[in-house]
Amino acid sequence: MPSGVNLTPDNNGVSRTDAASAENGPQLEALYTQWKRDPASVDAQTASFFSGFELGCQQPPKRLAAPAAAPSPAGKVSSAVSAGAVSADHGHQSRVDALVSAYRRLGHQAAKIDPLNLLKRSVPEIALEYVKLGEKDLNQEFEIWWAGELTLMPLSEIIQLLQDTYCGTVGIEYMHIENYAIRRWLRDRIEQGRLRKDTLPNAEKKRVLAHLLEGELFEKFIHTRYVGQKRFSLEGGETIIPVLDKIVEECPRHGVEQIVMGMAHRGRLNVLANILGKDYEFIFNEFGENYVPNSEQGDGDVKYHMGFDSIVTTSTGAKVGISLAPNPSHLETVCPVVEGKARAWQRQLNDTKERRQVLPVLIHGDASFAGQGVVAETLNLSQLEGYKTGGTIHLIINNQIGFTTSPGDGASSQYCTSVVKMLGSPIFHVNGDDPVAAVATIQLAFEFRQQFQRDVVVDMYCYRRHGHNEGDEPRFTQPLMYSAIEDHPPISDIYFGHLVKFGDITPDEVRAFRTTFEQRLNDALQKSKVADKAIVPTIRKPLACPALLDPVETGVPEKKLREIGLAITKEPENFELNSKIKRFLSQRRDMVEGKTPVDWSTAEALAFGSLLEGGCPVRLSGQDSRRGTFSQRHSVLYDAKTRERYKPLSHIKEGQATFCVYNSPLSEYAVLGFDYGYNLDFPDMLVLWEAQFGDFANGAQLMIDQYIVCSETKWGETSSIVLLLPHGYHGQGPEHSSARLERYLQLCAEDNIQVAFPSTPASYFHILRRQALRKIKKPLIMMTPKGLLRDPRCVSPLAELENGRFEEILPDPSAPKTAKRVILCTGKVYFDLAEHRKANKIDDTAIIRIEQLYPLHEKKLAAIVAPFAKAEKFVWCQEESQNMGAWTFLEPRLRKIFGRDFLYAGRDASASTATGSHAIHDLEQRELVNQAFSL
Ligand SMILES: Cc1ncc(C[n+]2csc(CCOP(=O)(O)OP(=O)(O)O)c2C)c(N)n1
Ligand SMILES: [Mg+2]
Repeated sequence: MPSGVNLTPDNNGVSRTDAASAENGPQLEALYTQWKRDPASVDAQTASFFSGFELGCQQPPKRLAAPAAAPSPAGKVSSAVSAGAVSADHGHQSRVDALVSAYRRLGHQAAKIDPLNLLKRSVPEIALEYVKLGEKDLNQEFEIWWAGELTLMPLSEIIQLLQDTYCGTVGIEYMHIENYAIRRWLRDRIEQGRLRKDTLPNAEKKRVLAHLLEGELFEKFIHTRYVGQKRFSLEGGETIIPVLDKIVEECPRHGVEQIVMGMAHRGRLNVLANILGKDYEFIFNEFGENYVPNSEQGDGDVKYHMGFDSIVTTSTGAKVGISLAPNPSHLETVCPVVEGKARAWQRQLNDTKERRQVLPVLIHGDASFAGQGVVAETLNLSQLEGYKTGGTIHLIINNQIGFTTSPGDGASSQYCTSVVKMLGSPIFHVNGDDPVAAVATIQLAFEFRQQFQRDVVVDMYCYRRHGHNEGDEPRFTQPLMYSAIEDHPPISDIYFGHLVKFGDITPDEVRAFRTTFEQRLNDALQKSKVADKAIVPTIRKPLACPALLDPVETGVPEKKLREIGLAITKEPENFELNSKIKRFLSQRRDMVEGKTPVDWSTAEALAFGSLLEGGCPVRLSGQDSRRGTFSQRHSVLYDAKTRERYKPLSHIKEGQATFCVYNSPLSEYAVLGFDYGYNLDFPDMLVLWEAQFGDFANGAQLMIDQYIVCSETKWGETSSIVLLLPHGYHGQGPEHSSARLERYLQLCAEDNIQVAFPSTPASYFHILRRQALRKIKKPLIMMTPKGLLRDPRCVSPLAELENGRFEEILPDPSAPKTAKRVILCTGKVYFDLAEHRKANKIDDTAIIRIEQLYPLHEKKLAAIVAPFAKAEKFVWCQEESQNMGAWTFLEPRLRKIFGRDFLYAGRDASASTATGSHAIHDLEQRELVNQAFSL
């Protein structure tokens, strides 16, 4: 990837500072002097940067004979070159340089980007007086570095050029970019007039007009035929249609095979119809009074949330796949999901190096882009090893309003895009009433993405012709804006006028296009009316998937387990291991050799290893997941001297599947969304997301509520993502105790997810393997241990991994049939109960573990409890508070299965999950265990 000179690579070799950034000028000056003295004393990349720089500076100004004196690479290029150049007046030249620089930095603020012309801004720094120049200087010639060349020009022409380039209908923010090579790349292209000159060939101009008309007529058609129905019209922002068309058209030239797209409500139906080619008839059908979605699949969703996949043929006959992700109302939630999907596509197309074949495109609203934190979280993923997707094209339908809220109430920044400045990405603000400029801008944006694998933003200023939806009255709150909108001609009229003026098209051609297109819409409408009558709505039955309780053989022969175990505990050659890691490996080796029982993290490593060995790839992502928050996993080893990395699970055998493990950024919402999206589009990979502590998953609640538990019934999207949620009461206070098991249980219905709280390493091993090997795809929410990771009670003999499978209910073979008391529990509390029973020599109590709470294997539970039918007391014991944990979920079910009440042993109901006092925790824990045996 092109870059400036990287001075300070971090330990992973990732560049953190680009030498040519504005911030490190003095460093660069020093390096430059050093290179001049001794070219071999700097690295090759730096040397080539300086050579290129000098070469560029040797070009004489176009109308000058002699080259300028050697400039300084760290200074602004224009002023650097001008120092000592053959300018009439040094002082004046530097003022011109300052002016040029001000235009590059701030010209966007004077650009004519608002079609309604209501946006009032001023930029004093680009006024002649500001740099102490005046009318008298306009005819004087000055030097200017322009489009990569040194040129001499009268000041009046320079100003005209600057105005046209930086203050036309596209405002460009790029001077914040730290990387010099990127700034320079953009500057050259911008100043070559890429966004200024109308260079579109005639055929393309007509194509733009056709798409504008399609966009416009489609909305008008629905507006008159389905009066008052919500569609979130695109009117005022129709330019997005030719812009998207240009993206698709550009794909073959750039080698892009697949677009993965996400967008909200605004204009979605229009995009579906006019870009993805969804049948008009089908869309009209969805508007029909009798329309019901395929009710066998679930509850469905409103039409402007549905996803769609298509293969589009471009004007050259090439095919481009487009996948529009479905999304809930929750704005911007879809962003990380789309990124995850795109990355999954990239892995499957083997496009994991340059990531140029799969292009994520996200379409945003202005208010949501500014307001929703997940936008920043998603942008932050864009350059990270485990999450990057080679750059996303972001398009903003900036209608300068969010429902009824003005930008001034919706963002503290001038632009809704200011958050993007955290990336080294350009932001183009373009006037939607200039479709040619918008199309030229998207072309440049596309090139940028392909060149630098970075995000790029096109912020299309437009307006919203109607209210938030079509029944909404916008004049209550925005009288001025809407009187301007009322007088404002449609975009196609403005553009058509422009084309006619330059003889590019005739009114007859447009008339013919309109008639044909309207006929097409009418035909589709007629067909949809026929279909509408045929549909008979029925109330659907809840979905059920009884096969979820079918046994799945997940044991692995001991010989194979040993081979895998030995491979992953082998010390890498020429690698200096930390002494504690050596011990860790050696203890693990003892486990796989059967000398000691297997602990939790070894069971996990063997589950992953056996899947990889068998050809199933695995991806694990989460905060500090490589080492493991509790220092239990060590899935990546580091050389103590060099920090070179080694992944034992990637060294099992030749041809094994890929093991991906990533430390995520400190985000739950976006990262879970990303991994969920990844899993959707790569279902054959075992994808796990791990919360640092289970509590933190509530930062991603939206992904859980809106996607994970219901996207199958809403959109038919099946997922097999695994959530690992460390859970358990150890006296660490309210925020490090509970993963909120109750929340997941409350969301269970229609066999939508699986919720488990396994208590043994073997149980964990088998459930992981079951999740990967079983054909049925359902999310798995799993409570995982913290303290038990090193608890000698929580181990399994290797033989339990070899034989058997995941058992939803664990029996108690040690209890006599005459037991007087049956305690049911799940997860960690079992160990406290078993210890108490042993310590107190209690021999009349059975303790039965529910390893999987949903779907509850009622038959198995009943069968396992049956021998103790004569017991007097039946107790449910949990360490969570009474209003939390599994109690409220299980209590009615247990009553139904056993036809009797269960006693409750556990913490009292509480507002907070746990006490902050360790002493009180211990007291409570002892008490609840006592209760279980004494109630
Ligand atoms: C997270 C979230 N909060 C609130 C809403 C309700 N809502 C729906 S559209 C909308 C305005 C969105 O404005 P903008 O992003 O500018 O898109 P526009 O409708 O103008 O295209 C709001 C607040 C929502 N859908 N999602
Ligand atoms: Mg808006």
